[in-house]
Amino acid sequence: MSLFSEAREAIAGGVNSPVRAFAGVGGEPVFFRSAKGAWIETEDGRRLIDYVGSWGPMIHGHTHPDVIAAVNETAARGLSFGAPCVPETRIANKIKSLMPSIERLRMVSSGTEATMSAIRLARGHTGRDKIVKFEGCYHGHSDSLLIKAGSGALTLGVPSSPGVPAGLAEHTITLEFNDVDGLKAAFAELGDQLACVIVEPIAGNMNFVPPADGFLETLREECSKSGTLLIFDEVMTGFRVAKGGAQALYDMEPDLTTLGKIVGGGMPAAAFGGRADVMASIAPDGPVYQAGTLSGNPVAMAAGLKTLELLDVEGFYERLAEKTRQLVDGFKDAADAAGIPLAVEQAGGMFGFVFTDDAPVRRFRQVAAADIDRFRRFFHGMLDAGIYLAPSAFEAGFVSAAHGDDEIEQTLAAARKVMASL
Ligand code: HOZ
Repeated sequence: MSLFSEAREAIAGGVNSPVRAFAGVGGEPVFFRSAKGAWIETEDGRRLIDYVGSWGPMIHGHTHPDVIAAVNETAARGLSFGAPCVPETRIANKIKSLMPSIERLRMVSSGTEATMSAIRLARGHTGRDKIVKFEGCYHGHSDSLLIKAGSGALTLGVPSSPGVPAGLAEHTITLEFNDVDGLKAAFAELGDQLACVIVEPIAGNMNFVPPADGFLETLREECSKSGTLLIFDEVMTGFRVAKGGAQALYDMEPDLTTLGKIVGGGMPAAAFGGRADVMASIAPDGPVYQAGTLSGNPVAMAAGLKTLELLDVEGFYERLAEKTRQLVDGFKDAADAAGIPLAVEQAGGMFGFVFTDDAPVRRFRQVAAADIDRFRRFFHGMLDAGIYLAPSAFEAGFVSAAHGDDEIEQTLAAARKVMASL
């Protein structure tokens, strides 16, 4: 019996999160037992170069010794208190220093919790019910946000999930990502009813789609005019595309930001925060309720804080971006040599590639129309060659500081061979 078959006997679908089931690429998922630096080892002893990095947090590579030491040292003093501890304040201050738009924040345990809480806060603070999101953007799996969603919802073909009450779904307005005119029209009609707009400033759950010129600026302008809160979901882009996240990269100031992945350094931690006057609406200061026994868990705070501190190295992001650029340029060259149309994108250590001749990719419909079958064959060819990419054409990829020239060259050698065979 395979590990997956065995898992299916006990775990719904054999996985605890759908994209991992390989439904987007076919075949059985790989089970991992350990990881170090840029490498991840399967249960049957194969070592693969990892470009998933636990979907983003592993910016320093797996099991960085300083992060592990911080976790061990903290764990030895207690796994959970369900009460205030100093590491919570330390990481909050660190996040504030890296993202100045965040004046106050709350730690939670997952990105889903962060976005769900931010939406509730926006509704409670403004007294309005309607929210805007964008097709193909994914903000976790809470009810209000599972409408025309990306990531696993898209991979499995259920972008609008059954189980979301129609009465709730009607408050979520879904617009096209990067459609400035559509945005203006929606605000002209509904602006005074909108609690918030939530957006991935770079969409990372429908592959990797950067904002078109003027899109984020228009969003900021329309939100400010109508008293709508602007929420940047930087669960993926935060501290990843630049030290200050996408908001620093594009010089934007959202009202609220949601964070995950890197803030937990691989442990279950996430956060939402922003304007002090808005955050004052959260209990106990204000009436909007939000809570969690594991929120601010000391071990998760230690992992996250050490991960953030390790970013304070001169030239860190320049080197990360350069390596990532080498990778996507190499993919593109390999595709060109094989006569295969490929569009590539990158910011900091985050990247995407789409099998399409319709470049640059700025709209969801371009990703949806891409050659998904070719992606599947590329994915499996690369996996056979020892390279682990995200098992879905709708996910972004991640390079870490531990990926060296050798790993990049080995990956590109594999890409050249696989592209030539497609
Ligand atoms: N939603 C995550 C990717 N954007 C995948 C989560 C997981 O399978 O771990």
